[in-house]
Amino acid sequence: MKNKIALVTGATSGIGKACALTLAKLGYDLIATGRRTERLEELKNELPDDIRFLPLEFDVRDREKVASLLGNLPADWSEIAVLVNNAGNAHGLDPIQTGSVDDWDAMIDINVKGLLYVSKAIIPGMTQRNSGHIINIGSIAGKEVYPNGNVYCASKHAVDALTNGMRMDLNPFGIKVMGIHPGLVETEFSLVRFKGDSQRAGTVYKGYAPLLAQDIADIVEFALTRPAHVVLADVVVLPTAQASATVINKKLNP
Ligand code: NDP
Ligand code: 8X3
Repeated sequence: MKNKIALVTGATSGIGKACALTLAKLGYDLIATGRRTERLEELKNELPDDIRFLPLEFDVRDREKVASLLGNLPADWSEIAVLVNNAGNAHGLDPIQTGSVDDWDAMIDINVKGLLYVSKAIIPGMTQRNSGHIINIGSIAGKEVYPNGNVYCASKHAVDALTNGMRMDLNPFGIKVMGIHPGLVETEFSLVRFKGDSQRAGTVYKGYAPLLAQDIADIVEFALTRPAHVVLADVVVLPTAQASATVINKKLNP
């Protein structure tokens, strides 16, 4: 993958960070994004010396900043071969009748509109070159709905729909579009969902072996190393202890 460029959004933790490290290991030059600049600096120290690295700090909700930063990349960073649309989170886990409008705004603005803003900036280069690979990180919450998941599930159903729509619209250009839809992955996800309540977040992953961020990065690696004529269109991946969004065997200890 020497001299090919990959862009990963939300590379400061969890799935995005694991994907960034895996892409760098594969030899991609890396553009990594997130809001926490110190985490982007730390990431730099974990990368192999022989790849180029461009950290970009922005909030995916900031439409103008996304357009100006990604629309005006330095010439030697402009030809993005792989886009991993990963940035996102759940905010809250409340019934629809008492949910917070601020949480709803965050999930729709980050998970859906942020993904669109980033894609809007990157896709024209891919269509011009008739090549590219877009990997959207959806969720089991984009395939099923669970109690109190309402708006997060809606945002991930939107990611699923956008992934399928992108694959159709970009089909004439030979661009691969993939959706990965994980079940429970132990990252900072629940810490964010429960607004820093680490005790509550910890209980989500107790009593069974959840997926690890690297499990998702391994799927990205497999997808990217398929021959040109093969696209993994849609992958749902669950911990063995999980049968659906709501069926989790917490007695199946690791
Ligand atoms: P983490 O909380 O560990 O990582 C989330 C990443 O998204 C961080 O790098 C964060 O960076 C970035 N991010 C969040 N909000 C913004 C924003 N407004 N602007 C820019 N970047 C942002 O969670 P995960 O790694 O688990 O989540 C990654 C993706 O995987 C999400 O889309 C999530 O919905 C999805 N997913 C997670 C599952 C899980 O069980 N963990 C299961 C299925 C899907 P920073 O804070 O520095 O901006
Ligand atoms: C994250 C997995 O089940 O918490 O998307 O929605 S879940």
